[in-house]
Amino acid sequence: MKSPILLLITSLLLGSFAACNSPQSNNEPTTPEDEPSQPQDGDIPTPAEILEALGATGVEGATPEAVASYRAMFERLDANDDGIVTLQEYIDSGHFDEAKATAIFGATDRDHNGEMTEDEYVENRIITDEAKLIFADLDTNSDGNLIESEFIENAPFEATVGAIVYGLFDTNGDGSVMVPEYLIVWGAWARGEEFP
Ligand SMILES: [Ca+2]
Ligand SMILES: [Ca+2]
Ligand SMILES: [Ca+2]
Ligand SMILES: [Ca+2]
Repeated sequence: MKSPILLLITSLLLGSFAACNSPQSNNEPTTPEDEPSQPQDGDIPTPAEILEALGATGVEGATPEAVASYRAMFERLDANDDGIVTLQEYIDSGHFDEAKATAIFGATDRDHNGEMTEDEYVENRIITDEAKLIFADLDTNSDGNLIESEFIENAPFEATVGAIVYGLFDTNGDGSVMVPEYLIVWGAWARGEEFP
């Protein structure tokens, strides 16, 4: 007489499972074809991985010829030959207007002591010259404005990840990345600094 009871219990259990399961499976998140799956945290590359994926080799990758040319340039900027380039010397070199020279000087003088050393100058030139070449490759229509679709098209990331990485460069979120905005982020990342 146990069998009918077991059967009853079994069918009740199955019934309750079915009752529990069917609404659950209806509510299970699905991935519709027209909606890309959201990347998980682990899918977002680190800054170092982003730079590497974009082709950066950084200070380590600079050729001796490039380093020598940057050192020679520094010596020309150092008008009084004291081994330091001051903001005034940099402005007086006449490469840029005063506002731009001041901005570049500030980005190069990483310890903000008001003196540009040769090492600071060479490091900044290596990082920014490489970054600008990569920017030019990403900027499909070469208008100096890197938009999200250009980044996704040219950067080696899956589209949803590319959109997130683009957002890291577009710090003010206006859908436009110009070289100065891009260099601020790139310059920090290339030096292993956090941004922001
Ligand atoms: Ca000097
Ligand atoms: Ca300095
Ligand atoms: Ca463009
Ligand atoms: Ca922007």
